Amino acid sequence: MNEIMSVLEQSLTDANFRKLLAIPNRRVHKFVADAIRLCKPMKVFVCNDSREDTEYIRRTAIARGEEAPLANPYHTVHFDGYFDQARDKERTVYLVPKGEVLGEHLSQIDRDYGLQLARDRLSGTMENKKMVVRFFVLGPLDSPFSIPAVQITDSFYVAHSEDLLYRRGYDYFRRMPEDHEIFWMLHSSGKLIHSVSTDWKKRGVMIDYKTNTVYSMNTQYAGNTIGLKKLALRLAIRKADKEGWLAEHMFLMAVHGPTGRKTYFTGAFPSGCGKTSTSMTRGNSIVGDDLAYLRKIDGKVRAVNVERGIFGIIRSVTEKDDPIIWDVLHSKQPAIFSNVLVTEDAEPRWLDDGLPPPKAGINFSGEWFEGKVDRNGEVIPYAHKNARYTIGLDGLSNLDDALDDPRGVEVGGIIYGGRDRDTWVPVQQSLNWEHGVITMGASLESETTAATLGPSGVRKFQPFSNLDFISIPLGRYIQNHLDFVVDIDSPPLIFAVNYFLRDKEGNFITDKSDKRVWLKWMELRVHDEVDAIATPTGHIPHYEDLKSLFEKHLDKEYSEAEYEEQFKLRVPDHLAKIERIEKVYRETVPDAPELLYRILSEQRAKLEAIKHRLGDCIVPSVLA
Ligand code: SPV
Ligand code: MN
Repeated sequence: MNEIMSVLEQSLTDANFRKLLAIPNRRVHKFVADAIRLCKPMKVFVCNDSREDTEYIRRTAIARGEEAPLANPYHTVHFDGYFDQARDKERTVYLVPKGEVLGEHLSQIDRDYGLQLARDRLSGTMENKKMVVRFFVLGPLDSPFSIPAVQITDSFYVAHSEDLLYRRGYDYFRRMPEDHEIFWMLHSSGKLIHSVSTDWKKRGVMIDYKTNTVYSMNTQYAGNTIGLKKLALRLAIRKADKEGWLAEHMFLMAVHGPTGRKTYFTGAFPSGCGKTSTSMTRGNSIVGDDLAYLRKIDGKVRAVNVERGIFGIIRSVTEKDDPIIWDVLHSKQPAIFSNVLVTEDAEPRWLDDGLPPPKAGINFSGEWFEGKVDRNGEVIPYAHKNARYTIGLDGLSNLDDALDDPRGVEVGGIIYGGRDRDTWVPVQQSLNWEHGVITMGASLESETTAATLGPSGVRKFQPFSNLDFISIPLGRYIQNHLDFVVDIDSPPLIFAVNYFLRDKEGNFITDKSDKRVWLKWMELRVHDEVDAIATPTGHIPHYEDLKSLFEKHLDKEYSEAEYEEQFKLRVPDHLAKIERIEKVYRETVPDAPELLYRILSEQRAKLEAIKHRLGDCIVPSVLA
C-alpha cells in the first residue's frame, strides 16, 4: 500500500493527488498507480468533473491537435488514422484462463500470454504524454443498474467524447461502498504522428474479464477506445450472466400511442442498420440509441440506457429524414464530428447529406480533392462511410423524461432487425417469448456495414445484434434469454422488423419513414388493441390497420398492392434461412439449447406444410 501511495505522490501534483485521494477506494488508487508504473506518463490529470476540469479536457484535445475547432464554436472535428476507421473485431480478444471455453464465435487468446502482450505494448506509451483519469457510471446513478467505471487514457479526444456520452461519476465514486464492483479501462493511442496512432498494426483490445479490466492500445477509433461503450458491454454481459439480467446492444425508446400513452420498446439492430434512426422517429421519444440493461423489478422487465449520449453514424443524416439530429448538429449543443470532411470555411460535410458534394477539404486521408485515389487506385470518398457525430442526449427535443430514472422503464416490446434483402416481412410479432428469442433474436442475420472493418454487404449470422460483444458461450447466452421471463406473468412481446427488403431489381420496397407505422402497430399490439394474422413465422398486420396508420401518421396512401408485396410469405427464403441457422448452430455452438432446434424444426414443418398447400409465395389475404 505504501508503495502505491509513493507512486501516486511522486507522479501527481498536489492538486491531482488530492482529487484522487478524495475517492477513498484503495482499488482505484492501485489501478491508477499500476497504470502509471506501466505507461510512465509525463503527467497525470485527475478529472473531478468540475466545469473547470471538463473544459480543460476539451481545450487540451484541441491544443494537442486531437480535435480541431469548426465554424460553430460548440463543435470540433477529430480524425482517426486512415486504417483505424471502425471497430476492429479481429484484434479485439478475450483473455481466457487455461481450461475455460468461450466458443468459437469469440476471438480469444491465452490469458497469461495476453496480459504479457498488453503490458509489453502499453509499456512506456505515455512517456511524453499526459494521462487522464476519469470516473463514470454506466446506467443511472444510485440505481440497481449502476456500474461505476474508471477510464484511464492518454487521448483527450476519448476523455472528451466520454464526457458527452456517459454519466459523470466522480462524486458517486466518493460516496459509493468500498466493495462496489468496478469496470477498469486503460487505453493508450501509442505513438502519434500528426495526432494519429502510427503503430496501428499493433493495435488491440484485450478483455480480461477475470479482473473486469480492458486494455486498448495503438488505436483511436471510438469503438475501440471508449472503454465505456463496447468494451464495457463485453464485461457487462458476463456480469449479467452471473446475476440473472441482460446487457444488450439495444436502443430504448417510448412509442407514443393513442391519447398520449407511452409504451417503451428496446430494439436490437446490428451497427448501421437503423437503430439510431428508429429511436429518433418523429412523434416518439428516445431514452437511448445503443446500449440497454434489462432487469426484472417487481415482476416486470425494466430497462435503462447505459449511456447519456449518441455516437451516431452521420452518413445520410439529412434535414428531411433526420430533422431532430440535424437541428442539434446545427445548434449550440456541443458536438464532436469524426472522419467527416472539413471545408475551407470549417464546415463539416458528410456523405449523402442532401447538399451538393464538396470539391475539396480536409478528411481522414489529409488534404482531399475530387478524384483523389488511395494506394490501390481506389477513389477516396470525401468523408468516411463510418464518419460519426458525438453528442449528449440533453439537447434533443424528443428526449424522454425517464432517461435518469433509477428504476428504469417498463419494457412493453423488444424488436430485432437486420439488413435482410429477401426474407423477413417489414414487421411481425413472434408467436410467444421462446419463439421470438429463437426465430428472431437467435436467428438474426444481417449484411455487414462500414461500422466494422472488412467488406460490406455480406450476409452474416448476427444473433441478437450482439454477436460482436457476447463474452460468454453463445448457447448459454440464448438460454439466459429463454430463462429471463420464467417468473414474469406478462413478458414483453417480441417483434422482428426488416427495413431492407428489396424487389428482384434490388430496389428497397419500403420507405425509410415507414418505420413510424411499424412502431405504432407494435405499440397497439402490446395493448392488444389491434388484431393480426397468424402465419407460420409470426403475427403480421392486417392491411386495413396499416392503411389507417399510414394515413394518420404519414399522411400517405398505402395500397393493397404494396402491402401484398411487402407482407407476402416468402417460403423458400424462410426455409433456406432455417437451413443456414441450424447449420451454424450445429457446427459452431455446441451448447445451443435443445429448444432452439425444436422451435426451428416446428417452424420448418409449418412452412413445408403451407408450401405444399399454397405454393412458394403466399399473399396475406390467403393466410387471413
Ligand atoms: C457500433 O458500431 O455498434 C456503434 C459504434 O455503436 S461503436 O461500437 O462505438 O463502434
Ligand atoms: Mn452499437
